Amino acid sequence: SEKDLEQHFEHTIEKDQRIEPRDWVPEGYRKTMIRQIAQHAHSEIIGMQPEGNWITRAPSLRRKAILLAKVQDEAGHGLYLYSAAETLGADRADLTEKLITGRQKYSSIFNYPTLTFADVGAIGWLVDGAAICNQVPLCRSSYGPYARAMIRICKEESFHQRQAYELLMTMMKGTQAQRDMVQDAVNRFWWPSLMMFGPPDAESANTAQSMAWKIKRHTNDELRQRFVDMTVPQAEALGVTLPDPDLKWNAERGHYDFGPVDWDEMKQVVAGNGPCNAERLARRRQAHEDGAWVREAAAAHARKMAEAK
Ligand code: FAQ
Repeated sequence: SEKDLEQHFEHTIEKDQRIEPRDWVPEGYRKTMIRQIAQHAHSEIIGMQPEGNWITRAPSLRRKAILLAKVQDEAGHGLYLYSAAETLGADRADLTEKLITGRQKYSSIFNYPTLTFADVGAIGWLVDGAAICNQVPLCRSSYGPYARAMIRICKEESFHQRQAYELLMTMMKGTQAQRDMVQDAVNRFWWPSLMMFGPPDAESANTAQSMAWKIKRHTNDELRQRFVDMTVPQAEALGVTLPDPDLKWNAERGHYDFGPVDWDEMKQVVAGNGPCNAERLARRRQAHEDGAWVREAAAAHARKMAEAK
């Protein structure tokens, strides 16, 4: 009966075991899981654009090879995550349609422009750094296919973060102009990186339920604080300043205090009014249209193979 199924679900969550595709789940669980996985997948796919912008202009063959590998990894993460969403009954074509018509979200961070090559470093260091901070606990998320996807994704994100830190370190050892470029990139990406963790807990509509279902293991504010604590010493080692006059070690709390995030800016970007929202979606829409013949050919091939059987 429905009651037994519900009890089985509750027990699985309680015992910290994984929910698998064949298990019964409450409709709310399915909906929020598809929502989070789809947004995450869309972010990986749209997230190829800002850095992809620099592939043809990378300063050396080595930097180009690394950047190509990183951007390809993001494509892989996106496809992997769409597959995870499919195990919950979502349809990939439908999710893509929702993305390109603006009915599903993707991370605010990818709506900022990449003005110099130092931005490739700032994104890998700060954006992948924030992603790792947010995603490592998701390796213990209650939905099995999502949790397992996170393990591989986090390993690749770690490589992304390391290559970026090395890139920035190299630039910091270069000319004054290169150091200025790094500082400028960090100034522009610091605050948007803090917004990646979502709205403050008091305004987070989904956190309480997602924590109860063990989809999320920490709140948005907890992870944001963890990211700040982790990043400040890295900035010191690099020799850059973070653009926050209120950033200060608080011995009593055992954490860094930091200034207020501009939540109005975040709301604007999430609502579609960030500096690059229109450009990112237009590009994605165009790529989808350009790929129509591939989808048609694949479908025709599958049909022929089925008929031959
Ligand atoms: N941007 O109630 P909450 C990457 C939405 S990393 C846009 O707190 P929740 C790697 C939120 O969806 C980036 N929207 O929501 C990479 C919700 O909207 P809804 C992707 C945001 O789910 C690196 C509403 O606001 N990572 O791609 C944002 O409990 C470099 C209320 O928020 C993930 O997706 C935002 N920043 O917590 C790729 C990680 N924040 O659906 C390329 C998995 C919140 O109710 C290059 N996701 N919203 O209409 C999560 O951990 C969670 O979904 C949160 C949000 C923490 C993002």
